Amino acid sequence: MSRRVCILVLLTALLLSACGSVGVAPEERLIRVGFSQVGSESDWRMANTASMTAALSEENGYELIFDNAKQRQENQLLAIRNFIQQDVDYIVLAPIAESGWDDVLQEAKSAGIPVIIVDRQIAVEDESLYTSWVGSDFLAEGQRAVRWLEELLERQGRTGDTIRILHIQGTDGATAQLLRTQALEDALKSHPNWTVIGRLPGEYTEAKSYELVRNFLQSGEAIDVIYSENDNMSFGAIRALEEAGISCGTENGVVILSFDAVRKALELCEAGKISLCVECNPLHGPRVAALLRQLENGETPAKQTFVDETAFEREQLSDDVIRQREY
Ligand code: GYE
Repeated sequence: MSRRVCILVLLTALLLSACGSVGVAPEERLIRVGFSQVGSESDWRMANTASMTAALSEENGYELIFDNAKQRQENQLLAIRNFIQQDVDYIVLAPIAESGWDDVLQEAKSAGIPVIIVDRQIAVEDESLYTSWVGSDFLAEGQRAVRWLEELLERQGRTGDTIRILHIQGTDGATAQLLRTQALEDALKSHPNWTVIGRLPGEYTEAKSYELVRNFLQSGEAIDVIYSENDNMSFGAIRALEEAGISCGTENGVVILSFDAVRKALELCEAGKISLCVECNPLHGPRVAALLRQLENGETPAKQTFVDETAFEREQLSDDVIRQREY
């Protein structure tokens, strides 16, 4: 081929590909994502929903089909089957519990729809049933709380005292429940003087925790520490304690260890009512969007991504820190 002919061929090819994109340019087509959310049980969850809907907006190139499962796994199964029927491009699942996903995710796989898991994890026989997971290291969160308690008791010269712990648990079988519980259980083995005086199934809600703690207090049993697996359950517990005339606080009151570190919890920490706020970051929207972009580009995202987190006690907090808090 002569040089001129070659250039001509090239120009024609360029022109043709330009014409091809006049119709629907790939970047103009909205990416259809079905998102099955657990519910709206906590401040953490609301912040998570807000982050997801902001990141997967139309402006950002997505058509988001959002489903709130109202804390019921059967609603999540229904939602996923609906997404499959609507032939979405991707499914994002924030699973309520770890088990029970094999069949429905097999259906998604057979339909050729990639699934991203966010927040809690899933336990499936076949790991190829999901593409990628992003969320928190819930065991590390629990260990952060336990270590802080050990150090506090040491400072207070109470390492030999009996420590009565009331444990308020999150939704049964959720990774955040299983691993935060595991951290406490592990610590009990090495601290024979720590004793759990009650395990209450608070379901991650303020209302449930309030009711359970109020009933528990009827027993008249003294409490040294409350290990509460999320902030909203801490709010319920504090309300029940205060109504019963019991104060909360690190030096002379019930020591409250709480998970999430949402703004209201930080305020209560600054006010001395929550002793430790272990951070759990709900802002997964941009992280999920980044995973979707990788998939769109034909890349293989990491199977697991853990988010960096910290913990707060009163000394680190100020009105400014709290004001700047994103959730
Ligand atoms: O701690 C709680 C929410 O799974 C990390 O679920 C999440 C937990 C969070 O309802 O507030």
